Amino acid sequence: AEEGQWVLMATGRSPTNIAVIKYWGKRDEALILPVNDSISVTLDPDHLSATTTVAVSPSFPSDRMWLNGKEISLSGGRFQSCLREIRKRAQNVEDEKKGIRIKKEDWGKLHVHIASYNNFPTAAGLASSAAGLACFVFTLGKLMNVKEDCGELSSIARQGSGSACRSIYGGFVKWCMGKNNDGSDSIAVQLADETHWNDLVIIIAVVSSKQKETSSTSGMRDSVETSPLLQYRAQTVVPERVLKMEEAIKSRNFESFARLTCADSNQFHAVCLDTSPPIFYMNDTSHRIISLVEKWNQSEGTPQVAYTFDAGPNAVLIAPNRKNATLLLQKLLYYFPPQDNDLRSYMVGDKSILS
Ligand code: 2P0
Repeated sequence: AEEGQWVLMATGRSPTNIAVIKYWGKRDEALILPVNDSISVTLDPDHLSATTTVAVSPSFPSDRMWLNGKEISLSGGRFQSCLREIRKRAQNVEDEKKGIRIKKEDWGKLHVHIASYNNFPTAAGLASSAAGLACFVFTLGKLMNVKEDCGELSSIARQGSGSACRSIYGGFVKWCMGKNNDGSDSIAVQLADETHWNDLVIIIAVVSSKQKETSSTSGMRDSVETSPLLQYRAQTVVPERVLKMEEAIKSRNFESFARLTCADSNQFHAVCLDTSPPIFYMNDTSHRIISLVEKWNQSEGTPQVAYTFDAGPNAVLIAPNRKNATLLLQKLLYYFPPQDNDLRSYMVGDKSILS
């Protein structure tokens, strides 16, 4: 900022979230309205999160954004939607110490600078848009003294990236698809907070750090247009599965939680394969991890660990306790020795990171 000009700043941090009932397919591309409900678990912010600082000053001639220190274009419609929706709800702000007074009608004339950092490798193909957009909306809302509740903020974050609406809350979160055409009821709600199921340990096995070939946005568009399985999944399978998953989370029933999580990940990837042309997100290593877990679970007669894969080959593994998490890490290290593989395991939800 130029000398004599003030700058007002706010900083926030949002973790990413992992869907256990997947979002895949939109019924409205512009508003980002999904074809089915989804459920996710928000990770511990110490590991996979975005930290964003937003600044406003009369000396900024335009809106600008930097991601991990590199300037990126803000011309995309989605960032603009979030910025517009938050600006609309901006309130008066007073900072007595700095002698700054911004009237709500003045926010439209002020430009913002946004700097966002991910505390994990962006190139690792781990959902970063969810954390980034949720953090941006939340922090900008703070800076502009927006009074709306989390449901309303989730609906704004949704317009930045669908999965971002679930990162507004910690713990277990459901994104309700809603019925309205204007998106007013397509919001996220918290099912249980982060203390509800403390024993769960989440391990992310980074199979490949290459960027994915098919973006989620274009992949799900192709699936909606061409996959008959997607229609069946959205209308018949997911509604029932969501009810069972809510029950499993409420009662901390790991067996049911694990079976539903694995089945839903597999069906999501089946929809990808049912898309024309087919989309392959998992690779050979992903498939070997699934086999390892399935064999272990079968030999014990009950699930020991759940797996889920998003739009990439990396495995998200959920253990019911530290004992199973340790056994899982031993198996991963045995079958995928680090010197032969690109596979690294991150232990999330705990202080230690294995890499
Ligand atoms: C999910 N994924 O529920 C699913 C599972 C990937 C696989 O949400 O177009 O980046 O920005 O709404 O949110 C990825 O989709 O797509 C995603 P847009 P988004 O987590």
